[in-house]
Amino acid sequence: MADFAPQPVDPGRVDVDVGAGTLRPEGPTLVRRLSDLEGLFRDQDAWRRDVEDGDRVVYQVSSSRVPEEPRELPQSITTILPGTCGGELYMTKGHQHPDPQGEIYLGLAGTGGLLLHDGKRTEWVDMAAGVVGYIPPGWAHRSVNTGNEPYRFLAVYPGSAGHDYGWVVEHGMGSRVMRTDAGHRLVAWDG
Ligand code: PAN
Ligand code: ZN
Repeated sequence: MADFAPQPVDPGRVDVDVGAGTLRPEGPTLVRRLSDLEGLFRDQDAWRRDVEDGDRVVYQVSSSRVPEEPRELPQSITTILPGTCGGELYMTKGHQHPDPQGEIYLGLAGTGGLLLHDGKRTEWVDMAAGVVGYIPPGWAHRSVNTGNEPYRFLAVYPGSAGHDYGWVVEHGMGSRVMRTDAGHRLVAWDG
């Protein structure tokens, strides 16, 4: 694998391959399988069964070459595959930025949602191609695929924001997003 050690990036063009879900010049790609989402789905028995039964890929994050360094603006494309675990829609792990800073998501393909939680309030933004979801500083965020096709979005975030996954484990996200006959439904975190 190529070495993507942080280094200054010259001004320039980044090509977005909407069909492939990649950015060029290309940086690292991260693949998250069900086994990487331990403790995050409510139905832990279903999660264990699904991990043993093929451990499917849930999402992938393809980054550009812009480093996660102060004052930089890294970009990445996340692709969440369609699916459920114990009735809960496939989703990202979700995180808080330890250095509270805003972030934008631009929907590229498919349908999904942006779940936001600040420890008290919970918000939901329906996402589709052409929609910008805004994440204000201090709001933990998780993305969910609500459709039957891959849901894909571009994220742009401050390079010094950091990613705290423990916050979501400790505080939850306020709601869970379940598959229904009509589409999806938000339910209470412990409901
Ligand atoms: C996004 C997320 C990406 C994957 O680029 O990192 O969608 O989600 P998790 O990081 O929660 O696994 C972002 O919000 N960056 O800050
Ligand atoms: Zn983020």
